[in-house]
This record gives sequence, C-alpha cells and structure tokens, in this order.
Amino acid sequence: MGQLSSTLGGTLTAWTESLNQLWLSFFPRWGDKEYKIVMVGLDNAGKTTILYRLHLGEAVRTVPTIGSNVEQVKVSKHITFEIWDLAGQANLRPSWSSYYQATHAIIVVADSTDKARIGILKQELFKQLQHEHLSNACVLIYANKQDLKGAMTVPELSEGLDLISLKSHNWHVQASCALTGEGLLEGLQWVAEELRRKEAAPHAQPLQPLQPPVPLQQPAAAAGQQPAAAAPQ
Ligand SMILES: Nc1nc2c(ncn2[C@@H]2O[C@H](COP(=O)(O)OP(=O)(O)O)[C@@H](O)[C@H]2O)c(=O)[nH]1
Ligand SMILES: [Mg+2]
Repeated sequence: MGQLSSTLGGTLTAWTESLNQLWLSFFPRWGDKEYKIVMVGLDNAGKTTILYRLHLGEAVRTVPTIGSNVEQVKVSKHITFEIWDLAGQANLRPSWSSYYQATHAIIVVADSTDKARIGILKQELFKQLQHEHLSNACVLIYANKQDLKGAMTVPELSEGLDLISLKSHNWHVQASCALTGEGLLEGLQWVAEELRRKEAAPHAQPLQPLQPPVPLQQPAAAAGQQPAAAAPQ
C-alpha cells in the first residue's frame, strides 16, 4: 500500500510538472518580458557578427546576409530581446520597413572606419525613423569596429550622423567591437533601461523639438477705433 501510494504520488507529481511545462509554453512566466528589436545598418558594418556574439557568446564567420537572421538574447533574469538582423545591401534596404511592426527599439550598426559612407548611413537613419511603427522606438547606435586603426570616435561618429538634430527619438551611441564583444551588453542595458523607463510612464511622449516662438497676435482694435493704417510697402 505504502509502495502503491508513493508510486501514485510520483506519477501525480510528474503529471503536474508536465501540465506546468505545457502551461508555461503557452503563457510566459509572471513578470517575464520579451521585446522586439530590429538591427539595421549598411552592409559589412558587423550586424550579423554582433547578433551571434550576443546569442552564442563567440565571434562567428559571417557571409553577407540575404533577408534576415533572428535570435533571442536574454539580458537579465526576466528580460529577453528578440533581435532581428536585417541585410544592409542597398537593394535590400527597402525591405527593412516590413519588419518594423511592434518594434520596441532599433539598433543601428555603424562601421566606424567607413567614413566614405557615413552620409549614406545618416540619410538612412533619418529616413527609417520617419516610419510610423518606429515612432516610439528608442535608438541604440553601435560605433562598431573600435579595434581598428582610424575608427571614428563616438563624438566623431555622432557628428557624422548629425545626431544633435535627432530630437524625435531617444538615442545613445555605444562604442563596440563585435569580435571581442566589448560594449555590446552595455548597449543593450541602455535599451533595457529606456524600455523600463517608458513602461513606468506609459503615456509619456518623446521629446519634441523646440518650435520657434510664435509671433504675438496684434491686439484686436478697440471698439470704435480704426485699425492702424498699414505701413507703406
Ligand atoms: N575588426 C573588426 N571586424 C569586425 C567587427 N565586427 C564585424 N567585423 C567584421 O566585418 C565583416 C562584416 O561583418 P558582418 O557581421 O557580416 O557585417 P553585416 O553585413 O553588417 O552583417 C566580417 O569580416 C566581420 O568579421 C569588429 O568590431 N571589428
Ligand atoms: Mg549580415
């Protein structure tokens, strides 16, 4: 009898556990959060290397991406980022916007040695941020390939991208080296902190650029008085 009840107890426990697993596969654990991030940038900037360095913890040999790669990266006990790495060749850039729906953050990867194409990256950055699905996304820019001689520093890259005029989104530039992983997690931590801050104030709007002061209205002419004659042209 004792043996029967312990066998029955064991079966019941195993059954409850598998039911629990099934439940968790449908519904994430209480408090767990998953966010979608899209990663763009010109070809050869290091996007795919960054994705797999974050996902696997090692530098992989890459081939030019056609389409996209997607992987999950756990940044803390309860926060997972689903990161989409999109192909950066000029003819594939128009497809980026088809990935933007429900995006929480956008990562822009810059090859910091590619001074010749910094203007093209700037144009792409400002163009992409006009997309309605990115209106609430925060922007992390990796100043990648910092290990290479002649790499632009963070202030130089920020100037090249004219970030001082980017007022519609919160942004941050992080120096990185995808081969060693330096700076990658620090960048994601900034994103996690931004998302936490936004959730704490869900109705907060992103900062709007300052408008030029509106000229004061002329006071309406007092009753019975003629308006002042217009100045001669
Ligand atoms: N030296 C150096 N090379 C890098 C770095 N990140 C990527 N690479 C190299 O740059 C090349 C293009 O990388 P890849 O990830 O395919 O670029 P993608 O086109 O943006 O996906 C590869 O040869 C990478 O090994 C980095 O931080 N430093
Ligand atoms: Mg790639």
